[in-house]
Amino acid sequence: LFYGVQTLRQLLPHSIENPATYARKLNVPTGYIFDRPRFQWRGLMLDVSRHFLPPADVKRFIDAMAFYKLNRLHLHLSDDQGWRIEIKSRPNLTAVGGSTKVGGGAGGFYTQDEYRDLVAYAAQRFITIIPEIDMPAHTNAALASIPELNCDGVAPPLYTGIAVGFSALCVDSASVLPFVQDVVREIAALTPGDYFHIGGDEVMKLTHAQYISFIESVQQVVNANGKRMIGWGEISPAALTPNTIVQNWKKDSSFVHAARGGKVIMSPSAKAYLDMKYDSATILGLRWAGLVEVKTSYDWDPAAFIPGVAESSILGVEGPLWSETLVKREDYELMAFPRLIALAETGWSRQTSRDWNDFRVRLAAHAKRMAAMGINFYRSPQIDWQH
Ligand code: IFG
Repeated sequence: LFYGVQTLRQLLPHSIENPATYARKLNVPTGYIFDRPRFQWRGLMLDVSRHFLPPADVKRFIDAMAFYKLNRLHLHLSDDQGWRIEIKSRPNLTAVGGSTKVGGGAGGFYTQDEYRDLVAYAAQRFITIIPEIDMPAHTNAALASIPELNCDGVAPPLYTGIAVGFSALCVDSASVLPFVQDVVREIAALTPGDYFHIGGDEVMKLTHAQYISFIESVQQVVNANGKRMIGWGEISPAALTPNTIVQNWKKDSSFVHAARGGKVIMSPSAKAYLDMKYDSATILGLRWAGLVEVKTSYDWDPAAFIPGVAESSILGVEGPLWSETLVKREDYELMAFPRLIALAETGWSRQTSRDWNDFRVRLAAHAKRMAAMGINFYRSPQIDWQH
């Protein structure tokens, strides 16, 4: 019914999105619509660590996601530059680790009550929140907050740059597993959703053996807290349980996980990374995975992307929005829209019903909707936007 209402909204004139028109009498064309999603996982990831988004801004993203029938919001809550979720047993994680951001200045974090409120707001719109605590790398904020997580017992300074891979928990230290247990326990207790994302990406300071052993230990902690573990593609070689999920973002061995019956979320950087520049003139964003225009993020088949990862192994698609270069909500929105709409259709519609020339015409009508909803978006030259 909720998705039926969203379809009805899309059949009504865009002006209904303006609260001032709520009292108007409107007519809608009648007909029969038979519709259901191809994939169960249709998501957005917000990086609130590099730069922080206050709860009100996250709620605006949730509103837009609901309109486009997206149902998974992955919050990247920790990284080198910021720890963004209150952990009552480890107050320094936010007191120190949440105090700054990329480029310096005040950071921010969600209190546990604010996080609960976001979870409830999302659930009312049939969106499940997935918390991510990235480890064992991307951990400078935690290392700067808790000295005993460092092998030499000395906390490094807070980091406000944008390099990756330089940090790692001292996985052989007796202090690390209790830390992981405290963090997973507290966040899992706040999260009714079935999933807990542990990151696992870009680990350069540990041996392969240390890495695999750590991932397998964390998997036990996450499962002991009643959650399914998700990790970026690098976790694939570990002894993952079948209900663990791998999130593909670059060339990885996720086919190994698929072969043992595991599931994969498709976020290939060349198609789904929403922080990639649209073209060489885009000010915001990065371009290490290439330039990603709207057509690029639409014109692909998740089930035909990785040899050995077939439709039956794919939960769906998710667009990661990394925020090294994004400061305020409008920056995040400019990079997310309209490519998130392209990903929403990629996750919802059958491949046989998808066609770029058809999509680009339908998308043109959404300029007025996004404007009415107050969403900043990129006016791609690939679209003849309706004015
Ligand atoms: N890779 C890093 C992110 C971010 C991204 C920017 C993953 C899984 C590059 N890890 O993507 O932290 O820095 O495009």
